[in-house]
This record gives sequence, C-alpha cells and structure tokens, in this order.
Amino acid sequence: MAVRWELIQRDPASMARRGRLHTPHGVIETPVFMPVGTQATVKTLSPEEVWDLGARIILSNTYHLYLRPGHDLVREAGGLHTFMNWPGAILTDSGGFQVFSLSDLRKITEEGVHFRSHIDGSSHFLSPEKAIEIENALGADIIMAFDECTPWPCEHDYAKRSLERTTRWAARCKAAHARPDSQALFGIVQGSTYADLRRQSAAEIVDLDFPGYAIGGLSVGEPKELMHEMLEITVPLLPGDRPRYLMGVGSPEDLVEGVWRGIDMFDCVLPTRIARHGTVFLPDGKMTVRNAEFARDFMPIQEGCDCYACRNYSRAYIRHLLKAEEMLGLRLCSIHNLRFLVRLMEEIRAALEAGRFAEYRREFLSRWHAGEE
Ligand code: PRF
Ligand code: ZN
Repeated sequence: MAVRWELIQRDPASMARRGRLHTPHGVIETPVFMPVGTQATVKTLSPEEVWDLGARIILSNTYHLYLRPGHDLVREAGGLHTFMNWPGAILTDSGGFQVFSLSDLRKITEEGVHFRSHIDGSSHFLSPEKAIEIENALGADIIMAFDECTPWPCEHDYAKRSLERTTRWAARCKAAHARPDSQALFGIVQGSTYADLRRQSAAEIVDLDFPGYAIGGLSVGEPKELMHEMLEITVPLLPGDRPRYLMGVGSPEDLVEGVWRGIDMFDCVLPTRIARHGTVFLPDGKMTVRNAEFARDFMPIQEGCDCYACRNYSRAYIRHLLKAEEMLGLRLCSIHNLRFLVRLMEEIRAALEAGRFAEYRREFLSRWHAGEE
C-alpha cells in the first residue's frame, strides 16, 4: 500500500490544516508529533508505553542503526517494526543530520560523506544511494532523502553550494529508491536562513516531485524569528496536497507556532532529553522536579494530566527517584513529557476542527511565555 496524505481541513485564519497520513502501519492524524527512537527504542520506554501515551508514529535513525547493529541484521529480523516490536508507523531520518552533528573527521564530496564512527572511530561512507539502501533495509513507512544540514550561521556562498548539492543528492535518492510503493521518500528543503536560498531550494526539491516535504536546517541555533520567517517563505512554495515536516523541532511553543505556519509533522529529542535531567513540561513552562523545592510536594507533576506518571505518582516521589538515580524517575518524566506533546497535538487538532485554533494559540502562548520568562 502506498503512503498517502489526505487533506481534511484548512484553517481560514492561518496556514494550519488537518490531515490524515495513511501508512501500511495505520492512519495518523496530523498535525502530529513523532517521539524519537534513535536506537530503535524511545529511550527508557517500552513500545507499549509509547503506544499507550497516544503516539502512533515514531522516528528512528539511519546513521545509528547502520553503525549498530547494522541494517542487514535489522532486515534479517524482518525490518525495524518487527525488530523493535512497534505496531505503529515509523519514519527514518537519512543520516544527513547525524553524520554532521555526531561523527568525527567528516569529508564531504559530491559523491557523499566520508566519516568516522562516533562509537569506535571506524571509517565509513554515506551517500544518497547508501542511505536509501539502508532505509530500504530498515523498512520504515516514511524515509528521508540524504541531505546536508548546514550549521548556523553559515556563509551565503557555502549555503548555496550546499543546497544545490542537496538537490542533486535528492534526485539520486529518488533514483535509488527500490520500494516507492511501500515506503514514501520525502525531499528536504535546505538554504540556511537566506530567503533567496530557501526559495531556490524549495523550487528545486518540489520539481523532483516527492510525496512529502521536510524543512531542514532550522532550529540549529538561529533566533526564533528567523525560523518563523523561513517557514513563512518556504511553506507557501510547497504543494498544498502533500505533508510538510519540520525536522528536529521542537518545544511546545515551536509546535504551536509551526502548525500556525502550515507544518503537519514534527520530531524532537527534547521531551526525552530534558526528562533525563528531571525537567518536565507544564502549561506555564518547564519545571525541574529534581529541585529541592519539590522534596515535600505530594502533588502530581501536572494537576489534571492524564499520563501514567501524573495519575499515580507525586513530585516528591519522582524527585526521590531522580536523586537516588533510580531508572523509574527518568521513565516517569519521559512518559509525562511525551504525553504532554502528544496531547498538545490532540488539542491543536480539536481546536482546528472547532475553528478556534487562533484562540487556542493565543491562550497557549500567553500562558507558556508567562511561565518561561
Ligand atoms: N536534515 C535531516 N535531519 C534533520 C535535520 C536536517 O536538516 C534537522 C535540522 N533541525 C534535524 N534533523 N536529514
Ligand atoms: Zn503527566
């Protein structure tokens, strides 16, 4: 079955829309947040726990699974879904970001990227063809083109040469893709924070005709206003009948602002990463439950939250677990943070359906910013 995105509703007040992503592993309502399972596991949680908090699609990584345990082994296991026992949909990133942020001694050529593994220093080579071969073997429902994510800031001249190479690589990815009927290959727009380069990249990538489009190279240290500006320039250039994915974003306010500007899909390590430091999302900003002030606080992390952690445990108990370096503490904070973002997207979809997303956004942001500042 081909992966297909269906437009359900457009918001008259913004660029936001609701849709449905049909995949061989279920139908996913969009806008959607995808928890990250880099090593074929959403850190500290079982697939059942990820499913129970409402996630129906997760992200995994070509770079990591290629290095360890190897894509041949995953294929032999029957693919990533079977290997990790995840019944929902999976999207794999191509390595076009991780190879630049994690590996050592990179050398980029037209052919691809030579690099050394961050695990054992061994030498490897990733190219558009190799990345697609790995993604075909992993068998995710959505696979990403192999791109270069430029750092920020980045010279205009370099960003232009890089995005043009990313376009040539995208064409090579499309040609190398062996399973277009069961795995949707998404193109990625680059162009750093230059309006002209974002327009050029969007035009070139759209010209290659992908079933979905990602916006890469953002949330890499640039000011938020620049990210918003790049979204406002790029989104209108993407076809309205295809899903749009903002890679590696983000925080609760980034999700609300991204949906407002026309984004349908997000992923980010933030909820699970901050959980490991004992930091949790609340409607009025982040809170570090590990702090001493919560030692005798017998309230749940968030009053009224329907997550497993908040239904059963107190801040005082979770703080104790974190201080004692007990794994359950990390698990409970991760469950709460992921449920917070999954529920945020449920609320956004409901607000869109009811025609009150503008109001929802205003109220969410005023509360969030009041707490964060
Ligand atoms: N490219 C790829 N993966 C990514 C990014 C990108 O630009 C980003 C940037 N925020 C996160 N993950 N392939
Ligand atoms: Zn909770």
